Amino acid sequence: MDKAAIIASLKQKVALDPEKAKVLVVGLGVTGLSVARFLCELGYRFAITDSRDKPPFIEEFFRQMPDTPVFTGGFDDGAFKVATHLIVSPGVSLHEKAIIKAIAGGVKIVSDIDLFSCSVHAPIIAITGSNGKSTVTTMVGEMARMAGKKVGVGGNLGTPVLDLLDQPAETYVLELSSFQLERTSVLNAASATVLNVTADHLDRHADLAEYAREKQRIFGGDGVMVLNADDATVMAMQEPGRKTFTFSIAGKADFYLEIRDGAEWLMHNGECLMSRKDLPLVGRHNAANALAALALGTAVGLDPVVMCSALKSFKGLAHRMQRVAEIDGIVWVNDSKATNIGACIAALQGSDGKVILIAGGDAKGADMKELTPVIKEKVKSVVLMGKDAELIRQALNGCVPVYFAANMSDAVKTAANLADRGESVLLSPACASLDQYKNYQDRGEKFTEAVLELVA
Ligand code: UMA
Ligand code: ADP
Repeated sequence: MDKAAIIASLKQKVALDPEKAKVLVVGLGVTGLSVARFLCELGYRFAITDSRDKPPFIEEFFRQMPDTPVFTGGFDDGAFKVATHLIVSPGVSLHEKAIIKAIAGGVKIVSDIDLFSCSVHAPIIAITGSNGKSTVTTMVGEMARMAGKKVGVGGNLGTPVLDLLDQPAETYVLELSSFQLERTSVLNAASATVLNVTADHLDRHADLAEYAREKQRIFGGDGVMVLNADDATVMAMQEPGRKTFTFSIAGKADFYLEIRDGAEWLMHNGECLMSRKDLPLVGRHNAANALAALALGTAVGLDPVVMCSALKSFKGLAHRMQRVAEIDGIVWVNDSKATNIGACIAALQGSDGKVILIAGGDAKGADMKELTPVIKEKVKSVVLMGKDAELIRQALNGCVPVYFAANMSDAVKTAANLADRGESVLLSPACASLDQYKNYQDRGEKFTEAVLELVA
């Protein structure tokens, strides 16, 4: 779309008139920087604010947009007072005092996803859920690429959506978090899914019901809904009269699993698509992810044969059930991306033999008791670390032996002493990493380094 068409669409859909709007961009991380570049390009007047003294992208911002007003080291009342629109980065809570006050005063909240939706005609495939978002987003991106389409893949996965506009694309595949969705109102995806809903981010959302409602916003508009038939919370989002595909790993749905001649198949309405053994990713949850990706791709007309060959060559993303080493008959697995209970449960259910589990970090307000049944079934002992280690020990209530570790190297050494041949050591923390690490990647890398030191 050209600039005039984008501005017309922004005026009509989010009341962003360049003549009248005074925009405040809240948060100067990758999202804030991408929003600032977008607004600058279109000639909007804006300022930017960040509560940190020295936000991560401040120098880059000054270099690129030296004349834009910047307020750091707190949320400045004056800056919020003059704003007509706030574009709030996902990491900033809408419950911030300054934001609550601004909303009460009639300021409009717009997200980078809204700005993006106003700027493209190409179909958008949108993916959310508590777990599996990045995996499914990457799968669908590969499917579209193999089908010969120019495709833009981004969102919560890493590249802010507005940065995708730099390259022309025929299809966009977006991973969207509950934080991005809660402030988005004009998304109209051609196909969209909520993969699953389990407890996460309860430090930011009032309760599970509110968290689910934010995720449901991905179905704004009239595109195809892709729903997980095994998840009652997701199925409750169904809208009468709307085109829907369901997927299931437990029973019948539009996309499902079936045993034929002793082999398990990924199926679509009675037709065999591919054998499950040709899926390189381990764990039943990854069969669910593949079925969801097939449903999303089918909804936008991708060829099933091409989609299956993309799945056959997809080896998975780093830090998700990634096999690091096998040492003296013990397999070491890095699942550092398991930042909530649901992911840790899926990891344990997909593990063979007894497991030494390394877990802990910031539990984000989740009830760790939910881990107890699967830990009783699969885990020999647990090594706990991080901010909420003691809280997790209490929640497990002595169901298996628990050990504490001060850091990753210590955790790996402790696990090595506990594990026997035929067992595995799994880092699947069920918690965020930020209390001890830069991010989940950093945590996974520290784990891998410590395991490789054992070999040395
Ligand atoms: N900030 C404040 N005050 C606050 C909180 C944050 O001023 O109270 C500032 C920070 O100083 C920072 C800025 O806000 O400078 C940007 O913050 P951000 O946290 O929104 O981060 P971005 O760099 O814009 O990255 C965001 C997503 N981050 C979060 O949702 C926390 C990235 O997801 C996403 O990849 C990126 O946009 C592009 O879309 C990361 C993430 O952790 C990977 N997501 C969560 C998850 O997956 O669980 C939801
Ligand atoms: P997200 O982007 O939603 O965090 P990822 O694909 O990055 O999802 O996977 C995050 C974690 O969740 C990993 O530990 C992975 O093993 C686990 N996981 C992936 N898909 C599912 C699923 N469908 N159900 C439960 N856990 C899953």
